[in-house]
Amino acid sequence: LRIQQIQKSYEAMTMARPPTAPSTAEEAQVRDFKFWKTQPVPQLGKRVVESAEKRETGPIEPNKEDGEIRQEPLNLPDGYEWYATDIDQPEELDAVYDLLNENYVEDGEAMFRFEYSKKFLRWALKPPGWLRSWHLCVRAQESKKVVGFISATPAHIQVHDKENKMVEINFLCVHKKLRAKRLAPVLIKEITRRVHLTGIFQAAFTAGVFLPTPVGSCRYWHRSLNPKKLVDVRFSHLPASMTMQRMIKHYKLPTATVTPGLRPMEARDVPAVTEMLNTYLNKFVLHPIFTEDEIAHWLIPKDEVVDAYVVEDPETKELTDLTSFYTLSSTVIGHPRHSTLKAAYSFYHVPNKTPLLQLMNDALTLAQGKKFDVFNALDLQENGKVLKELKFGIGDGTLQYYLYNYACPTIQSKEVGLVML
Ligand code: MYA
Repeated sequence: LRIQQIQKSYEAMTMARPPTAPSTAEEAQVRDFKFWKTQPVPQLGKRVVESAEKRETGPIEPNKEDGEIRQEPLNLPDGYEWYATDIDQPEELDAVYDLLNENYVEDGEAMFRFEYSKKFLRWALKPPGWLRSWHLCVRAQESKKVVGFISATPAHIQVHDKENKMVEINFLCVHKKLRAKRLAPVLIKEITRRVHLTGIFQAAFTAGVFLPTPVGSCRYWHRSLNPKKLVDVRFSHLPASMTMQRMIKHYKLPTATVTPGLRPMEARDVPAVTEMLNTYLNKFVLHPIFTEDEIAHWLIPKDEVVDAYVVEDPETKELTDLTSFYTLSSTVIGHPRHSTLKAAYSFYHVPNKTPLLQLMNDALTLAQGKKFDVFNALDLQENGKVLKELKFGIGDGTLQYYLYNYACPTIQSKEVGLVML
């Protein structure tokens, strides 16, 4: 979660990631992966297919028959119970929020921790087709305190030329006091069982850690919007060769967007945006396929959760382009003056008529207007072509992409079209 401006250049930034499991392929070589080696994932060093000639893409193990799926939940240690939470109940949402707010992903030096807002969690956990049984908590039996969580949400994901019904797994979290007790594998196996019961046998997920075996790896890039605060909270450094005044000038953005016809997306835009985004995403090797309901859910703007803008041709009134970002703050741990870092994360863009550079610069301009401190983006889709010019600095964190029970040739970051929250 952290960027540092290193060396002399304010464009070389690093971003650390939590050390809960190996973070690099090298570290992973010496790990046993007691759990992961039992799972239907490409095992390390044995990625099934690497060559273009052998483009085998598909499940590692066949779908399970009804009788093969365990009907009862997995056993938990004494004193703990499973609970499918009802996040429409404020106090139940509070319990998941509190767990994540205090125990979710931190940077390696414990300076920043993701703070997914309650509104964001409701959005992220309830896309069309969501199931309560996939909002899975481990609770202490007596106190009912939530000490573990994992979620699944349905998605159609295309990998190479195959479309697959999958789930996206997210928000795996174990309370700090219960770490390293092998609770994570139990949460993963129980959500797998619950997903299997609905006839889905594949999943996609991302993590900062290196596990067997990523299908692709993306790098984080960071664009300072509020350089003074970023330096204050040590998200970035002021290089010796630079004054704060110069740094502020360097990152200065226009006060207004430049693309004619750029306006916030509305409900009436859903059919055109669905068509436009699905067509564009088809260029990539790994990407979601959205229904109109899903586009309405994921992209109609929600204050402090997601912002999306379309470009409407002033003459024809046709929609030509899309740009979007979501809001994910981080807690600044133990800082005397600042308690949160407000970050915008690049979401989906469609640069049809408007060049991506201009679309993203407008997104940065809008994010600055909304008082974000930093704009983060992965080098996926076509982002890699414009990040440097837009004054993003590269992070040192890698976000690994994984598929569960699916093998395919490795995918480069610029071939990734899937953005996960
Ligand atoms: S990524 C975000 C993950 N969350 C955090 O980083 C929050 C802070 N950390 C924690 O809460 C804990 O450290 C966690 C591990 C819960 C991460 N993904 O219980 P343990 C393996 C998968 O003793 P703990 C996200 O949400 C580790 O290699 N596995 O460890 C996507 C070891 O296995 P092995 C991970 O530290 C999640 C085992 O867990 C991860 O107390 C996708 C140790 O367990 C990780 N991020 O708890 C989940 N980190 O022995 C998979 C560690 O083999 C979904 N481990 O080395 C798979 C698809 C399921 C659905 C399928 C449907 C068909």
